[in-house]
Amino acid sequence: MDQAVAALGAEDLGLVGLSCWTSLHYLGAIAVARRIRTLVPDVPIAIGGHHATAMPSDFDLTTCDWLIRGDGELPLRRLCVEWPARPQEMQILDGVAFDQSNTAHIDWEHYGRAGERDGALWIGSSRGCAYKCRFCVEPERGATYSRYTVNALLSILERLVETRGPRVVAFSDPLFGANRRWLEQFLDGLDRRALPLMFWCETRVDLMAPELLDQLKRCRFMVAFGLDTASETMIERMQKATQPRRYLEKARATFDHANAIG
Ligand code: B12
Ligand code: SF4
Repeated sequence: MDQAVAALGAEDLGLVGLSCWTSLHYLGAIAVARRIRTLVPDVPIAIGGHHATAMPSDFDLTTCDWLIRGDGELPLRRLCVEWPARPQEMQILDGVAFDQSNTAHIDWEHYGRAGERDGALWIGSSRGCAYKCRFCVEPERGATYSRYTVNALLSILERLVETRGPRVVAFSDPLFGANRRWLEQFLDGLDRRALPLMFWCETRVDLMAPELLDQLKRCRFMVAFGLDTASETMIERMQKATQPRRYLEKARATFDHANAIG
């Protein structure tokens, strides 16, 4: 932290933005924030991320001036444009749901670190999740769901292969391919293009079917499933699924088929 502040020049710092992502990052985020307060006491700090969204009371003015809950692109831009003075009390700002259906909102042409070829490149193809699992912070982002069209996403991937040349594209969607029709069309398109890529994504085990797993394998996908529990009681309590037994049967069938195809 000390080196970063020295390299940037304390007098040139206008705002520090920190992510507090999962609860595992809480102590680290607090330590960094406190160090920034010591090094540059007049510089405001904005904090966002999943943990900040779920637990705003874990922060106060000693670590944060503005705490942003939910999607942070627009609030952060507003802070950078309006440049407000440090408030007397920590302020909690509501995020504004980011519209992931409009490809112009991200500068894909210059995506990634300039001048570097990427091994793995993280990209988002959708925002939001329609499920309401009680333990999960995603629903706190609001009820909106948006995603790129199949063709828009395929074009972005084709271009990223040219500009960044990644080996793996990892999707940061909370629930990749939430819509079966969209997912099948996307995988068909990928198959036809035969891009030199592997993929990673996270989804629900009960959205899978054997033929979908076959298609995902053909397209070189590594799929992570948030099973979350194998207890019917807990599935009910966590509101992971409305029919716990059916959910576990679906999970078993998915894992059996995944193990069979390798
Ligand atoms: C990719 C991912 C991973 C990857 C990370 C790889 C990597 N190198 O980045 C891997 C698989 C390693 C992983 C691991 C874990 N993950 Co994870 N992961 C995700 C996932 C799917 C995407 C994260 C992402 O990039 N999101 C996209 C960006 C755009 O969103 P974002 O980070 O939230 O940022 C936005 C806002 O939060 C806000 N914001 C964030 N920072 C800041 C800062 C400022 C200043 C401002 C203004 C705004 C702001 O604005 C951003 C833009 O809108 C999320 C779910 C999700 N879709 O977010 C889960 C998620 C973050 N993971 C989660 C968890 C629990 C974990 C693990 C702890 C699981 C475990 N038990 O091991 C580990 C922790 C790993 C670690 N080392 O600490 C939870 C966190 C829950 C919580 N905090 O309550 C999530 C939400 C999944 C879930 N639904 O449960 N994960
Ligand atoms: S399906 Fe996944 S991302 Fe959606 S609310 Fe449940 S745990 Fe969270």
